[in-house]
Amino acid sequence: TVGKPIKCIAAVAYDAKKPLSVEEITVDAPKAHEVRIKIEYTAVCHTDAYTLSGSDPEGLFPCVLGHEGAGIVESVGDDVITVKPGDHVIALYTAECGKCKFCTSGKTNLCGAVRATQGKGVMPDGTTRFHNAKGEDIYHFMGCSTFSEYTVVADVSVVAIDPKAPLDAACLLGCGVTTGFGAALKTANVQKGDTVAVFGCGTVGLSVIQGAKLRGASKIIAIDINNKKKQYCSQFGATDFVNPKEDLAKDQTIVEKLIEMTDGGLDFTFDCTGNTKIMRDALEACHKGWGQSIIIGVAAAGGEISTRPFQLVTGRVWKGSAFGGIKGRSEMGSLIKDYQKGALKVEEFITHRRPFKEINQAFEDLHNGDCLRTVLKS
Ligand code: AHE
Ligand code: ZN
Repeated sequence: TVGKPIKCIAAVAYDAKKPLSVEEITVDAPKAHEVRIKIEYTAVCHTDAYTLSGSDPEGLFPCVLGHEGAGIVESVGDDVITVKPGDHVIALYTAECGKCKFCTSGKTNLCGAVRATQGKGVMPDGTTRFHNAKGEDIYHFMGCSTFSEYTVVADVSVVAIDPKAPLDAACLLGCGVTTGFGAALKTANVQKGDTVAVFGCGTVGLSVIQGAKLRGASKIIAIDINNKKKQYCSQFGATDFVNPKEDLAKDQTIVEKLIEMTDGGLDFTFDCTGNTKIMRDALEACHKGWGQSIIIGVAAAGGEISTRPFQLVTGRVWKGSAFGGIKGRSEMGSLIKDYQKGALKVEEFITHRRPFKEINQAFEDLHNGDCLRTVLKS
């Protein structure tokens, strides 16, 4: 069966650093192994702003950005067996096919099925489902493109969830909350009594904090240069807050401060800033012999990390994770359950709400210190 194209409103990014154009586009019917979703809610993540800024080596224009979105399946192409029209779903920028070398390794949540075409802004068959009124093709983004009333994604890039879970909260599990919570629970596997430091306390950092608290970490040090974050940090479970611009003694570095606060360094540190200098601090604040530092933040194009190899020789470990190490299709259900039983705060991140057409203001909200997430209703 071949569905019909749909005309709907989308926010098109025509060029780096330009505001998004909210306009009518055409969204083609899903082809085989594709799913067309009516996006109900989407939020703006710093990575959307990063790509819009022109810093993303994989950034392509014009495109429909957005990768934190939830909605309802409108139609499916041939051979789609995992979701059906009417299902409530979250779009996944980290697909899970269950069959590739990555998926069957048992070692990673990364999936090889659609990642190559995803990075080129097209569907797995090499074409795009989005076109503007002039008939020009518009690229997809991160396999999701949630900044549109309707989007088309690969069947491996979508997960059905309990329809009782509110979609405005669920959309945040599409990136920020899952990324931080998973980094604490899966990538680091924080244990009771561990000491933890989190650099950068936006949605990702606060979700690391709530994961560490759930595991019973004995000390959770939140680090941010914005004092407005302090109240959020304690709400999500931080035991200490350090503002490196204010709380260091004369000539003291943040690394020295953290080592002093923890009798030699931390069991786990997390970079949620994307700043490569901070990534180094996070590694060097780890305890000798076993401390692990997890990189989550996306660094600017061309950025590189460095430290003295001696830091690793003496037992500190540098690692990273994407989407918190969570396998989107097989593990999202358990995160939704954690949320439903109150073990995972999600709604608490919705500090701002706007209609979809105010999406450009939502990008401005991001840079305003008391915004965690702006959720847009389409
Ligand atoms: N495209 C960039 C890299 C961007 C990046 O690192 N993305 C993160 C997700 S950011 C979510 O807000 C990620 O998980 N990447 C894994 C993946 O497969 O893309 C570049 O440098 O090319
Ligand atoms: Zn994101």
